[in-house]
Amino acid sequence: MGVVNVTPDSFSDGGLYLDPARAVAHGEGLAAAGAAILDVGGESTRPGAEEVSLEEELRRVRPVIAGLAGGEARISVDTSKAAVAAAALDAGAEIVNDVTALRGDAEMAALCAERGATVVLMHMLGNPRTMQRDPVYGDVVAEVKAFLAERVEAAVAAGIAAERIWLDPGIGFGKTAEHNLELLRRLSELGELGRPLVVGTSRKSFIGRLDGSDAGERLGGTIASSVLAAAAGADVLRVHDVAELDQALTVAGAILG
Ligand code: HH2
Repeated sequence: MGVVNVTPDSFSDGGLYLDPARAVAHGEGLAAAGAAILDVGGESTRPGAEEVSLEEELRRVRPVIAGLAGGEARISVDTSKAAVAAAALDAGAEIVNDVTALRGDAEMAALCAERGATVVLMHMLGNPRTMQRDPVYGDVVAEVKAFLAERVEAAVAAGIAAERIWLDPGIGFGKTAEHNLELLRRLSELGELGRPLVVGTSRKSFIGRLDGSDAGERLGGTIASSVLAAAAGADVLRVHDVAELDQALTVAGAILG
């Protein structure tokens, strides 16, 4: 899953693809580099990010999804707003990637059910404004797993088919570096939920915590963590650097058979 951030303020590529034509060209490049899915987002969820209005988010993502739809890659929309998800599905998206796991907008679950969308349910402690203020868990893996199991139940109760539900531990969303490492180390426990797993470590700050690198210098850490996640059962890897990850997965896959 290649990341297409149509935002001025995303933590690693904010402002680069705010212009729709540049965002479409970037998405096409990621698809050509091997992305099977393009995740288009118009609101940053980085720690402390400001909320974006519905009108502005629609203005950002709609033309980019329309421009990318019909290509090789499936389109996912990274949003917590049902109206944005509806417009994205109308424009050709098939997947709704909701970092609030359907808790952010009361209309979201019914919309996804009605439209037959695939949904990504992600774990987050708190919200982007508060999530990095001293997150505390007893057993982070057990708590994330219980949360995701509960969200699957809620989604199914709302009419979303179980086979259309993907799960994500939410690396960096209300977690310390050690929490993120523990989740990655024990990822196979989340696989016991029986749904495809999405993992997004790309350029995230836990990598910088280990070696002092800035967001633009975390490709090695992104590849190491993503390849190990794949080996532990991750089905979808959400990354900014698709070509490099694709090569790493090809080599790792050839070695592991
Ligand atoms: N991470 C980010 C955004 N959306 N969605 C899922 N399912 N999983 C993730 O790990 C995830 C996500 C944050 O990365 P990015 O989009 O590059 O940054 P920003 O939120 O600042 O736009």
